[in-house]
Amino acid sequence: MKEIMVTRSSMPQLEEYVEEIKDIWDTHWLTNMGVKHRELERKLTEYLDVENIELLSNGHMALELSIQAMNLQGEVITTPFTFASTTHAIVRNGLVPVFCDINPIDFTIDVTKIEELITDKTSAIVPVHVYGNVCNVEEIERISRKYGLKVIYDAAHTFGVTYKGKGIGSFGDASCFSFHATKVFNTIEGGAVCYRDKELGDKIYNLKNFGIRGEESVEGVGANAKMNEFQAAMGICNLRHIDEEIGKREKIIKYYRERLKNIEGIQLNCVQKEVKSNFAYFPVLFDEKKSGKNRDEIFKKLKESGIYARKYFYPLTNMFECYKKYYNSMETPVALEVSKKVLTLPLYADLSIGDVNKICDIIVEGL
Ligand code: T4K
Repeated sequence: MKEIMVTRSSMPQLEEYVEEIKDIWDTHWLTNMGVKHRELERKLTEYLDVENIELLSNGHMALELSIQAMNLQGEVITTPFTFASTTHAIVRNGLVPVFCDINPIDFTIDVTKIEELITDKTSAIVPVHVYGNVCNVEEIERISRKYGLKVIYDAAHTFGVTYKGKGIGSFGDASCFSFHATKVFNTIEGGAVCYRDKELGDKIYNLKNFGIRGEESVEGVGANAKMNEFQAAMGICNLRHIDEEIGKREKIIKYYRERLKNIEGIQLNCVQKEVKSNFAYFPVLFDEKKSGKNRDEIFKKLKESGIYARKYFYPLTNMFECYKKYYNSMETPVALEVSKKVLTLPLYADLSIGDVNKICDIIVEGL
């Protein structure tokens, strides 16, 4: 049986990658901010329409080190409807996550519920542009200014997204992207932080490279979270094809929408105004009361046909073994409900329309 996974990494032609890495065999320069690293950094600053960028080994380190670089204390407001990384990055910095609910339309942080969670211990907000849907950046900006809070966006899903014509990475104090194999744009593993303040960039650089500033100069305590030359070379190749990649995803989503629209009990991902989307994910919510079938049954039915949709993001992070004794997921009821209803359907540039039809047939027949 042919298997269809939730996604499939985009890769350049093998020849293109081999051509790109050839000069590494001349220089023997494999890592530590080499030529490829610097070239990708330059190209991404332009493509993402941001002022400053720091490349990292993965999206998680982008989050963890950005938070660390800000020297935060106390509590951080965030959402539980996300990948493990977001919450872990806060906790691994010795901070306490305070979970805010999400809104039921685009599944990002419910900005009407942030202020009631702010205490004298709150130091930052870590909102997530989940599925590539953009948070209410204007309201978050207003709240953060009013209370003097830092804002670090988890922008893992929003590569290339713009809001009102501006690169999404230019909002907040920092925005953290993931270039993991499963993302719209990948560097195999990889990530980046886009940031406002150059001093913050310096701190993140120190944290990613042991604090080393020269052969005999170590400025601070740092880790190792560098992107290597092979990762950067993959990024350089993939960036050449990114618009085509996003265009193909757009067509697939258009087709999904056509097949699944106006069906009682099915809620499709929203389309946001003034947002240029990257079509990163295609989440669909199944309302059992209206459709007669629940998400888990659809998930199972697809699986029996070799189709591996995923329950991104179930369970909520506040339900994880390591966190559940400190939190009650009923306090984020919308997130809880969405996590029980959602399935992210297979989506990648080369997914065929035939396969989309097969997936939709099973979903529609299963209802
Ligand atoms: N914040 C958010 C909101 C995130 O979603 C993520 C990552 C992060 C932060 C942290 O960024 P990174 O540190 O990862 O850069 C996957 C990804 O590993 C993870 O990057 C991603 N979010 C998350 C949503 O999805 P899994 O555990 O579901 O991946 P896995 O291995 O089950 O792969 C899913 C499917 O992708 C496979 O069935 C087939 C395909 N695949 C996978 C790999 C590894 C490929 O085609 N090629 C591959 O190399 O987490």
